[in-house]
Amino acid sequence: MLQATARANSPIFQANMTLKCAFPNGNVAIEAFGIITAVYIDSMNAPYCLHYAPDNASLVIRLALEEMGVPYDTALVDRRRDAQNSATYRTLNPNGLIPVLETPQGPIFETAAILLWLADTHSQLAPALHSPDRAAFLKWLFFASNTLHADLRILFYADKYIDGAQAEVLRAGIRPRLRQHLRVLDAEAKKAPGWLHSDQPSVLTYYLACQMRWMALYPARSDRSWYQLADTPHLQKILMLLESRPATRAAIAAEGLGVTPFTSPTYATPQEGSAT
Ligand SMILES: N[C@@H](CCC(=O)N[C@@H](CS)C(=O)NCC(=O)O)C(=O)O
Repeated sequence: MLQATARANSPIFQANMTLKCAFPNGNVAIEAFGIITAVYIDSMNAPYCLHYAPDNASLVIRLALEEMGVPYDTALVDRRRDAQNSATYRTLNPNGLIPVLETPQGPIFETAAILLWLADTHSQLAPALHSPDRAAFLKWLFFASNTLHADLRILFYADKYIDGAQAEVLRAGIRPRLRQHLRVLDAEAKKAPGWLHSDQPSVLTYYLACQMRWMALYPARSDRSWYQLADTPHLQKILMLLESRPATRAAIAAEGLGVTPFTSPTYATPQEGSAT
């Protein structure tokens, strides 16, 4: 067996991004040009690896990383093959959910946990620990995660929560809750705190923008008329700002999100992987 050391950004890895990040740093065996080779993966140049599927919750993390200007690698989680439930992926997230961000401190799952960790680690896109805005930011970040996102999951994956025949009934019950969540968030946005403002992005504004995108699009074969962006004008202004950011353009290119991914979204047409 050959021994080699390769940097994460070397051509051999550029040729197979999925393989590169499917393993943590260390010795792995790869097949290249028909030869099984032992390689030491050294990803010092990109300290993070984002396990993603197009237009999944990993999009929020991609946007935050792009906005922070932090280098990262990506590993596609192939949802068509249910890769999020593979034994390998479950070593990163035993819950089988996307995203996972591999970091020097180990893999992190849960979107809000990753966002908070990145914001604190890089001192960007959120009020700092001793800022007078910190408490308010935290309570709304947690609301976005454990209430809004949790309710959205019920809308998107109703048949994981109830017998399939009852799924539409459950969806009908959850929509008024989602509308109420949007109302309170819009009222907060009207006060224009720095972390929910139409002049500057934050990890929370990217998180909300993605969730609002998904409300407009999913589930594809279910009523979506209940969601109207114009009902939340203060959030709408924030979404418009985010669409003008280079970070959003980078995510559009990477995941095939269309030109107005937040204010007038269309279904993703990714070059690689499935958006479902
Ligand atoms: N609470 C999780 C939710 C993540 C989540 O719902 N991920 C979806 C993709 S957007 C997923 O992995 N779905 C696959 C499944 O439920 O089997 C988080 O905040 O990260």
